[in-house]
Amino acid sequence: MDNIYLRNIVRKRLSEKRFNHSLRVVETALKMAEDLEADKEKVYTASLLHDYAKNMSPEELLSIARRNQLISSWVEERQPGLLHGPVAAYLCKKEHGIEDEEILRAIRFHTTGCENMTTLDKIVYLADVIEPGRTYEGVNELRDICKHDINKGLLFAFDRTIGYVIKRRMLIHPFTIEARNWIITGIERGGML
Ligand code: DGI
Ligand code: FE
Ligand code: FE
Repeated sequence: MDNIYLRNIVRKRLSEKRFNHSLRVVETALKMAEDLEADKEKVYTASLLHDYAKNMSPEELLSIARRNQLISSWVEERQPGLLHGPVAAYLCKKEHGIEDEEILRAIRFHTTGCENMTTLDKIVYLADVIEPGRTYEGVNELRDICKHDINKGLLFAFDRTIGYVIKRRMLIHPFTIEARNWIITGIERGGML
């Protein structure tokens, strides 16, 4: 799959604004990949495609998800926007032959996170929230933390997302909670963060 082909399929699907966001996520993710020794090719593909389904309506997301068993929680039925990652992963595989499971899972979990995130999952999740176009309060602090400790960055980002969701009285996706519980206990690193 060459890079120009991938850029074009993303460009066709997204608004200019959303496409430019995706390109900034790629740049940010590639920079993170250098220090973390991640596979650049996979980082490029996953970060470019992460929002592939972002322009779809809630009805469309739900209908594709229901027909293809992509629903993980009833929360998604109430907040179909949460399905843009799972639907993007599904469409990239089905329409564009992207078979690499590491890439597909990074796309799938990019909004909620999940337990046992890989380095690629973490890079895509964090690049999405710290790309230079993001302006929310605390984003500079988060950028700084990510430079030094990607796991601390993740905890900071999960806390922020959960706070945001609570403030707006929205439903918290179980994956978001599981991801935070997982990163805070630091099981894979042998201790608490
Ligand atoms: O697609 P992007 O805008 O680039 O970023 P994203 O995929 O991280 O999506 C951000 C949205 O996802 C933001 O509006 C908050 C929402 N979100 C993340 N976790 C949860 C959530 N919304 C709900 N209701 N519950 C969650 O657990
Ligand atoms: Fe997204
Ligand atoms: Fe995004």
